[in-house]
Amino acid sequence: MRPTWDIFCRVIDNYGDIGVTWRLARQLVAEHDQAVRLWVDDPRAFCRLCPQANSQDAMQIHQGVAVHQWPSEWQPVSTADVVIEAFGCELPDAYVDAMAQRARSSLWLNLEYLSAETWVDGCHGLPSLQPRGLHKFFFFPGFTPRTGGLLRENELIAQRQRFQQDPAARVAFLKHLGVTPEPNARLISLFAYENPALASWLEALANSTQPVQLLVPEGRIIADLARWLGLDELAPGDLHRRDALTVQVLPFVSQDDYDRLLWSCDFNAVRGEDSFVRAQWAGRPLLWQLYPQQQEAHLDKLDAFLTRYGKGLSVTTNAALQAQWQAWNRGEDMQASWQALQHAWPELSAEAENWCQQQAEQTNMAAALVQFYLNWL
Ligand code: TRH
Repeated sequence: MRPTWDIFCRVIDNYGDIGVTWRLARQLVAEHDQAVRLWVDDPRAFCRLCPQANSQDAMQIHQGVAVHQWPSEWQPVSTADVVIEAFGCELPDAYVDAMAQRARSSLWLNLEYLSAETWVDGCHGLPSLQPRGLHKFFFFPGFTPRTGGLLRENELIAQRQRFQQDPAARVAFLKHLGVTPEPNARLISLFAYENPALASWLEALANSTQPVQLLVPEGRIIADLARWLGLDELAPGDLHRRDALTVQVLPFVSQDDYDRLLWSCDFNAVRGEDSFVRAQWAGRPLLWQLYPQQQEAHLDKLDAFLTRYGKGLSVTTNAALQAQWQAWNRGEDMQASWQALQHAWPELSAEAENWCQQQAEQTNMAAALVQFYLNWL
């Protein structure tokens, strides 16, 4: 009998919660032959990442994963061998009762948000006592061997490298998105929340000596982009030029196509959690916008990641990178830091690949979860 897994996901806002859980669910099926149900309270968000899905279906199977609508009125179901509560989403009471009555215990895990902070090493895998005599374990993704690692499919890095070594594949993929890469242009993708720093970055890009093509999937940054262009609105397919800068709005694509977009670009601006990790696997320089938290807790997370990532860079390049990421996350002027980074481009590109290879040496998160279960048995 294959071990059974229930993964619970509440879509708070944005796509990170469903992005991480859907990616994890399909990897557990494809690479570990586990039987996985994914419970999601808002199937519309799931449909954006998996366009073949139907938001009206109470249950549907995609890539071997049984995707269930998490009903507001919970109906009793059999409990699973491993239960993942993603990002503290709180399981239905009746499900927890059923876990407490199970003949063989379920392994109950809370999957936490990603952070590079050092305290994560000491908290990963700790149990906490729950009502009804149950235990819940905290599972932290992360960047060191003492954490649960990062989501990465076994063949991902090899697939990405094959794609990047095949210029025709890149052109064909971009064409399918309606993008014609201009010769000598630097291709940049932009996935971001609203950001007052955007206008200054766009100025810097428009004043570049090299042409820049900026590809922007539709989403929260579009209004800021339209404002800078002097437009009321923007829609997928729209293309506008300002000096050296061409801006093109793209439709929101499937998760797999989003990977290919990151692989196709010379530089990727990403946000949140999942796109941030995928941009690291793309092996290209990146710019991260964190999900803003109360009391600016996200700025500690930013510092913690920069401390790790900056170790592979020279002092001057590290200073330029820190200045750029801080400006982007604090809504400050980006022009000076973007200019400074231009001198460091070869070093920055080499380090992006280095960092990717270093991180890829760690056990990936799906494999770490399966191992955690086997150790627990
Ligand atoms: O959407 P996000 O901002 O999600 C955030 C973060 O996870 C944050 O930590 C969390 O607290 C908050 O949600 C609630 O960014 P993230 O994590 O990068 O998720 C975006 C997902 O969308 C990711 O799986 C990639 C995917 N995506 C596509 O599939 N197609 C696209 O065209 C784009 C732009 C993204």
